[in-house]
Amino acid sequence: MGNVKMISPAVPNMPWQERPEKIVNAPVWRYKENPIIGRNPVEGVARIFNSAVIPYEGKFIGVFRGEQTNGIPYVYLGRSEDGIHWDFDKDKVRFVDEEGNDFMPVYAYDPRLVKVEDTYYIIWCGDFYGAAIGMAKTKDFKTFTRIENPFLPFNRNAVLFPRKVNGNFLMLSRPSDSGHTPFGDIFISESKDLTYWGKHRHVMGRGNEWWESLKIGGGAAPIELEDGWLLFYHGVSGTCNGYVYSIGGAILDKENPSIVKYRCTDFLLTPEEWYEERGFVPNVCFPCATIHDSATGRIAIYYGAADSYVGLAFTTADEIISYIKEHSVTGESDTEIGRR
Ligand code: BMA
Repeated sequence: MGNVKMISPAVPNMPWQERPEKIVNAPVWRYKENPIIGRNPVEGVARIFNSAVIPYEGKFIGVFRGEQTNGIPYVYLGRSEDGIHWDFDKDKVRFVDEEGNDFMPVYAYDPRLVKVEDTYYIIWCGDFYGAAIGMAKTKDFKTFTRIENPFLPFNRNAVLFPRKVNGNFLMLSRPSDSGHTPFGDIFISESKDLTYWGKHRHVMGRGNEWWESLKIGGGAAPIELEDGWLLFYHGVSGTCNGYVYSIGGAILDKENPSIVKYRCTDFLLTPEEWYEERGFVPNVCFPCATIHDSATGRIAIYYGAADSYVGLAFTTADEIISYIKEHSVTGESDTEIGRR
């Protein structure tokens, strides 16, 4: 274990590759055999990308954004022994209401998967009179029960914290419009019961740097550290040739995560490989989950690539925390409370 301690279970069988010797400008390195999920992975599904995974019963399980051959995105369940090779259910996840009756969203995309106490929560973007956040819970990955939509439209990129803070569930989100939103900051909201949300706070504004100057959005569930929360998020720039999605990193205050303690002015990963630069939507690296091992400090980042594939990248808690701190610039727009 390194110096930076992650407050989470040990996951000794997590996927891992050592840092290659010859890389520059990279606190994060890609899995050599990327992408880990290619095109047409399931009958009726053309592409899987922007997906979230979690350790489960000694193996791994995940909720995957499957773009069906009719063009409608939906959530598919996948299982894996090693976190790299995945078997997908042929049928999409069936959501039910509290009475057990079918309650399917019109569509569902960019799912996140977060365990809080003994329950797993799936959070996605769906249709509620426009783009909005949908949510469901499961304990066994057999029954998926919808819970109230947390926020009014329009909103995307909702990410739950993996534990309550000061007795409340916490969720990041990114209010938006219903189209290809050309703006957006990350906010945080609190709830005692996952039904009523409030105490909304601004967390981070889009950055000054070109790579995140248009909009930002939460990515993977924050990783708890001894003295903060490590957040991987996406930052978007609007070039003359369209949007470019890169991965950024920040450290939020442990007791009040609306306070940004450090924010990396440099991207951690930006589209460079063929599977990131070429695809249904070129130039997209979109993080949705990590698997991390507190015993070794290893972190695996799962990200959607070019709206076509799933990629895997690695770092360590020591390396990423030092990199973020060494390259940190926070600004006035980074937090409503807790200005430096
Ligand atoms: C965003 C979301 C993501 C997608 C990205 C790039 O608005 O829809 O699912 O990866 O655009 O197309």
